[in-house]
Amino acid sequence: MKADLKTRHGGKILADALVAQGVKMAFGVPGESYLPLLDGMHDVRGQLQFVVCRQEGGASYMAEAYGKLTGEAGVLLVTRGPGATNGAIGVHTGFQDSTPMVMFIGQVGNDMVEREAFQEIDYRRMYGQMAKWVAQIDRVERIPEYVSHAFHTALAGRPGPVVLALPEDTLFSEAAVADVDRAHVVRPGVSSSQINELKNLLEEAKSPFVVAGGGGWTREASQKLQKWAEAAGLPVGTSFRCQDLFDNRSPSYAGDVGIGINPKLAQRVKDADVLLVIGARLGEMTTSAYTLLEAPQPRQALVHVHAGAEELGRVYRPALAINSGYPQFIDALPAFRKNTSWEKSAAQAHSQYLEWHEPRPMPGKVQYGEIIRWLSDNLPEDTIVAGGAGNFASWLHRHFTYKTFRTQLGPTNGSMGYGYPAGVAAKLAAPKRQVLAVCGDGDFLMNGQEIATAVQYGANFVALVVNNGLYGTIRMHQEREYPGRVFGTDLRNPDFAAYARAFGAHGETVERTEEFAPAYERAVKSGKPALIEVRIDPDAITPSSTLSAIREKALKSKQ
Ligand SMILES: Cc1ncc(C[n+]2csc(CCOP(=O)(O)OP(=O)(O)O)c2C)c(N)n1
Ligand SMILES: [Mg+2]
Repeated sequence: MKADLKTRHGGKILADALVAQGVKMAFGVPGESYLPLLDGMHDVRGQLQFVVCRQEGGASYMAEAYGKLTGEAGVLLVTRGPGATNGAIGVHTGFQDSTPMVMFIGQVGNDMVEREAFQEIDYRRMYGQMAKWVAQIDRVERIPEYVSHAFHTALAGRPGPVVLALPEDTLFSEAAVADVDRAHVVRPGVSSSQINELKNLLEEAKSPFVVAGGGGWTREASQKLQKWAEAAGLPVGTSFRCQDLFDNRSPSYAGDVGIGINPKLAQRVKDADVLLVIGARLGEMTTSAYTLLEAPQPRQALVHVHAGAEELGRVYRPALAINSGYPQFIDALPAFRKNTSWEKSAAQAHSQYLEWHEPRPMPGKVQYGEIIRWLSDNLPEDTIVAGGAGNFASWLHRHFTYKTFRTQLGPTNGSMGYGYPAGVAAKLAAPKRQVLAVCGDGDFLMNGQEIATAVQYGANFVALVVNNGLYGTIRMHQEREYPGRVFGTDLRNPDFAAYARAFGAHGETVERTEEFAPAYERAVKSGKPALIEVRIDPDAITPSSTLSAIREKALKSKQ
């Protein structure tokens, strides 16, 4: 034992290790399985805030949203079996979204491991496929080493979640060990020969198209990409739920290459001769179920730039594969003089985007598209907009104009219940910025209990609950596949505004379009977390079609 090191219990060593990593905020639900960690956090409470949530599902989404927003690892603390299982959804989301996260789980002591002791699960097996790395810290003196390894892994290459299990004996034991300095962020760079190859490909290109997406970007890199693309006249799209990587007002912006894609944009991607994809994995949602590019050999000359080497050639064999961090790649991009034929195509793409972006009239007294447009036009440019999963999000994707970096928080794994807790985390992480959460009625109630967390910590932001009385997405698919055979998709909902008020939040109900703006102003002025229920006509199932039209079409095609 070194004389100059103080003896600390495992919980204190771990809490100090988190502070050494620069962690300022952790989310979780306490458990008796990790009391020493709570005790250690008591000593550093001025440096590291513990946001205590009401369900680990909400906490794990908050940790994920924090990681997505800040680029730093989101930290999640949960107890054994029940906490670990509840908390899984944010880990799955973080993995698919390439978000840095570190999850700590209490674990039974090594004296009783493998007996199926109380709430015992082997987390290595449970989280094996969901996390970048799963480990258990069996020796107290190795806590700083494991924590350093965990943060390096979560932040490196393609970022993602790491899970560390904490046996009770590790936490209660004592040791005299040194803290470890903050982890480096490790991202590969690009070689000059690769840049030359890219240059040659682009110089020959008649109809190039750029897609930006994925996790691991910086504000500077996204701004530089915009300047570069505008200077060259290149059209740029963003991948599914990464619409904030490129200023949507730019003349180079062509729209989002995501779910419910503008058909004209889909055609443009298909027709591109060179496709430069930076950061997007080219997953099912971004490729319109692997149809925009043919797998495994795309017709377009694909230049795929990804920070995770294993993503290159995973589905598509690229013409040029570049394993690089995005800031590193963008700094190395060769300057192109304006190509007028590219610029013409970018201008056409942008005007097709603007046309698509315009709200269409929908059935009912609430024009939800107009409401999203009003929010887009009236909220400060840096407002963070968190959204969940369900058809209600399509209006947000289509009619909101994302103007600056990290203003969109959405689950690319289409996981319901994300928007509300993501809103809480965003407001706590960036208290000076306005935050808006857009939720569905089904989606919201998956984590509506986190209003209590918002109230407890003063996370004063506005959440919309878009109420159609349906698990609408599933109803839409049902009517298309099995028209008229509705089953299991109706919802009988509470009075959402009263629900919010019961928690001490502000509640509003909107039944006509014109009621929205004053309700929003009152919500912001209330000085509390606020919820606005927006009642829409259930027939208005997407921004451009109705349930009844989908049913009729399906019935006709089956005749
Ligand atoms: C956690 C989770 N459970 C189930 C689903 C399947 N699912 C996708 S959308 C949806 C319905 C969403 O309903 P709602 O939030 O009311 O939005 P709407 O589609 O009605 O606008 C369901 C059940 C999912 N994506 N995530
Ligand atoms: Mg609904």
